[in-house]
Amino acid sequence: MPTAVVTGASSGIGAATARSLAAAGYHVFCAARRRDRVRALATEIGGTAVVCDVTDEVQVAALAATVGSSLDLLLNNAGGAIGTDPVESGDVDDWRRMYEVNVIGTLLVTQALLPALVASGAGTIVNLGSTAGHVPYEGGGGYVSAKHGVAAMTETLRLELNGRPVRITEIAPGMVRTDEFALNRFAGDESRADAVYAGVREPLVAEDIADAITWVATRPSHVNIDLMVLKPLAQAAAHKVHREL
Ligand code: 8X3
Repeated sequence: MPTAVVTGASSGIGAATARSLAAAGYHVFCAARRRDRVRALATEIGGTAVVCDVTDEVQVAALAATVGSSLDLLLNNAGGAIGTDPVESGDVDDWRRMYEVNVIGTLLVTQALLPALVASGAGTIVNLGSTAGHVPYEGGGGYVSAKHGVAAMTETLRLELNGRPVRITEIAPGMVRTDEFALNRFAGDESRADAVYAGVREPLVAEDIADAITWVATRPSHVNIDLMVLKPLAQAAAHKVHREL
């Protein structure tokens, strides 16, 4: 049975992808900070729950120890946005936190699991980027910078892995309506979170991204999908969103 690690598995795209991969035949190590949630998910899909904060080196080392010597797929999904301050007045702690979870977290987990991915003989890394990692927008500064970091790390690692049996993909979603992404960005303010999707007929949902990731992972191992950008039909570009208000 192929094996997969999904970080940030407790909700949203992570949880949906863990379910999708399990349905595709993977044994999924569901990693996230919230113990009850990863336990419930792992029980539901017959996987393994691992309580792990991706920014904590000790917990990441424990994740790698749980996974063991061989791993087929790593989804670096843990991440997120905090705030919409302009660069001029952005909160430095928010920027640090975004860099820490999106970039350093991805780095730590990748470093810890790379030996097992190589050992599998046909490893796959999928990094959750964003359209924000390719096209800046006002008020997105800290998140835009962090996701540009994820995109750059993905490209760099692909160059460095050349000749070894590990492929690497960036998935770059635009507007995806999940339970927590916008709520986390706006510190739990539901009206501001809802406004992100106001009038948008069908934002993407977590299952749309999970479907794409599962497709990437199940291509023949010589096929490397470098980058996949996914946006809802209503979003022609980062700034160009059709709203029916
Ligand atoms: C999510 C897309 O536009 O909120 O990564 O930055 S956006």
